[in-house]
Amino acid sequence: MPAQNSYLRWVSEIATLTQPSELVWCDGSDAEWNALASMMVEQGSLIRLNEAKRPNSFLARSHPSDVARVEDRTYICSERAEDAGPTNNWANPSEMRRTLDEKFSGSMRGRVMYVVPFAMGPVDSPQARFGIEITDSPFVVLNMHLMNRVTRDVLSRIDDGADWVPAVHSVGSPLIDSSGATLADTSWPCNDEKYIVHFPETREIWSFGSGYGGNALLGKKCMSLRIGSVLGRDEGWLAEHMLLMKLTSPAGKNYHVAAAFPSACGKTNLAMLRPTLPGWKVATIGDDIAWISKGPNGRLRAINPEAGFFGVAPGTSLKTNAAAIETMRANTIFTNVALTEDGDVWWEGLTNVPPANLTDWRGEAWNAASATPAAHPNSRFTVSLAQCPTIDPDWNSPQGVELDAILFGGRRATNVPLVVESRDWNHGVFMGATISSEQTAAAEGEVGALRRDPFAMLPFCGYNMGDYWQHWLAIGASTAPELLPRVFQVNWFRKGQDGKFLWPGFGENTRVLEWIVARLEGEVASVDSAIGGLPMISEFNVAGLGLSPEVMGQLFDVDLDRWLDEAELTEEYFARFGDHLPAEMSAQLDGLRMRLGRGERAA
Ligand code: GTP
Ligand code: SPV
Ligand code: MN
Repeated sequence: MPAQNSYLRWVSEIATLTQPSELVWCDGSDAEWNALASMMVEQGSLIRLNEAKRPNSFLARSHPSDVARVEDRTYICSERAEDAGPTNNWANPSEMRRTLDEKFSGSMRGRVMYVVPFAMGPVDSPQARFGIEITDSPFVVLNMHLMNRVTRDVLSRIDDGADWVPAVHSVGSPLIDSSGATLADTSWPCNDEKYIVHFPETREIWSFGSGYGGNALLGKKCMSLRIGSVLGRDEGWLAEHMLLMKLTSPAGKNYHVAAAFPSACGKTNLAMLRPTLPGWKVATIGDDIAWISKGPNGRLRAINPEAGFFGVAPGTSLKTNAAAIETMRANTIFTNVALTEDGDVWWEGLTNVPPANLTDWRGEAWNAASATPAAHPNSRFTVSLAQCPTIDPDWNSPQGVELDAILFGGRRATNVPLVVESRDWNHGVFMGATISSEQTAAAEGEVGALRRDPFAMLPFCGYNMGDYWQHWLAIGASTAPELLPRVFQVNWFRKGQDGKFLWPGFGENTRVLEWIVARLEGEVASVDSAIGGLPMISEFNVAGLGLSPEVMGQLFDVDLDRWLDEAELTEEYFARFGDHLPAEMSAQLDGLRMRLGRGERAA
C-alpha cells in the first residue's frame, strides 16, 4: 500500500502518464458542485431539469454502448490466477500493467484531471477506509459528491499515516491526438475498449473506457467490494453486497437486518420498505453495500460505507417505493431516463400512463406506441442518503449497528420458497453460496438467464470465491453461535403457472420480516424441511391478502425432485472450485441430499 504522503508523487506520476491539460484537487464543496454542473450544462453533457419541479437536478444521457457494468471486461489481477478463482477474469498483473500503461498513456490529453479524495464510511469510524480517485470525468466527480464522502480531511488522515486505495479512471477519449490535433468532444465521452482492473495485492484500481456507474464510481464496487473483500479476508471482516436496515416491531424493539440480493433484485425496495402491517417501522441505512466486522462484544456490526443511492429507476413509483420517490425530489442526477415536455423525468413504471411528448433516453421523440422503452432498463438515479425520508438517524454512526438477521435472496420463478430459515450459520453460508438468480439489466448479458450468484457477489468478490466461503465459515467458527445473526433465504419472485408473481411483494414483504422477527424471539415454531425451516402456513400472517390455499401451497412448496436436480447442479458448480472448495460446503451438500432422499418436506 502506498506510504505516507506518497499521494503527491502518485498524482504527478498519473499526470505524467495521462497528460491532462489541467489538474484540479476536489474538495466536495457546494461551490465545486455548482461550477461543475453549470459547466456540463453549458457543454451540453447534462440537462438541467425544471427548477420548480426538480431543483438542482440533472439528466445525463450515456453513449448507447455504455449503459451498465461490463463483467467480461472486469479483471482481478492477483499474482496467482488461482487467487482470483474460477468466477473472476484473471489477467497476469505485469502484462495488464503494460496494457494499462499503453491505454492510459495520453488518455487525458486536452481534459482536466480531477483528484477526488474520499472516505468510505464516516471519516471517524474505525471501519472507514480512504481512497483517492483520479478521473477525467466531471460527471464522475458530481456523482461522487453524492455517493461518497468527498473531503480534503481524507488527505490529512493520509498525511497522518492512514492507508488509502489509489484509483485511476479515464473515459479513454482524449481531446488532443498523438499528432497534436484537436478532437471534438461528445456529450458522453467513452471508449469502445473497456478495462475495469483490480490489483488485490497492491490494492489498486484502474478503470478505462466507461463513464457509467460501478465502472467509473470507483469507491463503489471496485473499492468497497472487490478490494474491500480482499481487505476483509486479510483483516477478518466482511465486505458485502447487502442492504442494511433497522426494523422496529409494534412492541418497540429494534432489529438490524442485512440482505444480499443480486443487482436489480430489490435491495433498494427492501431498504426503504413501507410496512403494510400496523405498528411496524423501517429505517434505511444502506441499499447496496455493508461492511461487517466483529464488535468488542463479539456481535457482528455493520456500516454502510456509501453516502448515497445509485438506484434503478424503472419500476420505482409511489406505489412500489414512495420513500425513493421522495428522496429524489431535488439534488439528484438521473442517467438514461426519459425527459418530459416540462423538463422533468419519467421511466417505465413511474406512472401507468406515460406523459405525452416524451424524449427517450437516447434523445429521440417517444410515445406509447414506440417499440423500445423510454428509459433504459438500467437507468438510475444518484442521490444523497441524507435526503431519504426513512433514513435511520444512526446511519452516520461510526460504530455501525449490530446485526440480528442476514437474508439471502434472488429472482427465482421456481423452486425457492418465500422464506426459509437456515439450520445454523454453516447452513446459512451454504444457502448464500448456492444463490441462483435470473440475470437483470444491471450488467451486460442475457436478461432472464438463470445464473449462480453466490452471496450476490459473483461480479464483486475480489478473490477466490471458494476462499471467500471459507472466510464466512471462519467468521462463524470464531463467534459464539448465540451472538451470530440468524440466516434466512427469501424469494419474492416465485411465479405461478400463469407466469405471474405469486407474492404481492414490496410493502407486503413486512409479513416475511414479521415471521423472521417471531423466529428471532422464539415466538413461532418452524417446520423442518430438507432445505431448512419453513413457516407453519397457519401461523404465517397473510390476513387481508386474499391468497388462496393453493397459492400459499405454491409459495412454500419444496419439490423434492427439482431440489435433487438443483443439488446435482450445485455439485457441478462446486467442482469448479477444486481445492478451494471448503470441505464444509461438500458436507452441507451431502446433508441436503440425505434429507431430500428421506423425503423431508413441509408438513
Ligand atoms: P443494484 O442497485 O443493482 O445492486 O440492485 P437493487 O437490489 O438495489 O435493485 P432494486 O431494489 O432497484 O431492484 C428493483 C427491481 O426489483 C425492480 O424490477 C422491482 O420491481 C423489483 N422488486 C423489488 N421488490 C420486489 C418485490 O417485492 N416483488 C417483486 N415482484 N419485484 C420486486
Ligand atoms: C449493481 O449493479 O449491483 C449496482 C449498480 O449496484 S453499479 O454500481 O453500476 O454496479
Ligand atoms: Mn449493487
